[in-house]
Amino acid sequence: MTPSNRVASVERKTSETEIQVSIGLDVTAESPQKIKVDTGIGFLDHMLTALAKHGGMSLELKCKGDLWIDDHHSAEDCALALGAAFKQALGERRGIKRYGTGHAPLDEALSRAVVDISSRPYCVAELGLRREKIGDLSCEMIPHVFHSFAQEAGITLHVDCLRGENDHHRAESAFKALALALREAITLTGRDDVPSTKGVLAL
Ligand SMILES: [Mn+2]
Repeated sequence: MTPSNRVASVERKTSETEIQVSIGLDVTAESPQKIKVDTGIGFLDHMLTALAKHGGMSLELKCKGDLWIDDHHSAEDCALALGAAFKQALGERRGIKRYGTGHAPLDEALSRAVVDISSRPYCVAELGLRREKIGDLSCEMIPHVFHSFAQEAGITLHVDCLRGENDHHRAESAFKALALALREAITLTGRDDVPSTKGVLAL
């Protein structure tokens, strides 16, 4: 894969949500960063925008979901569609660093994310959020968003909020930490190998 072709578009349509997502993993002079996120849930837009911004990615995501029920289907399905697009954009997982770690503070809050672009979907998300919701996003959906993304992206993800008093800060630092970890993990090494002793990562 070269930077110019690490892009993908995914459409996901169910009776609960209708989502279009386009992602570009590399920002270059020819393809400058473009971010436009409209999930229907303001705080989730804020989180996914931060994820793309600090992950050095372009992201356009539009969701029409059944928000008259609650935020669950929209938040979950946006994360699934984003994960699927990320996986598709990565392609064969050749010539990437594979592992990535990110620490991101936001004032008093500090989070750590560790990723392995492994094709072994697994997520541990310990965020210690205490509020019922932030804006229109239920706090219980925030770890669920990380789980859903990791599942569809085919990555192993551990994300922990290490400290912090303010739940908006705690959540935002977690998304920013993931952004930094992903950015490192998808870095092209300049070699053409698959970074696995099995010789394959895209199962
Ligand atoms: Mn904020």
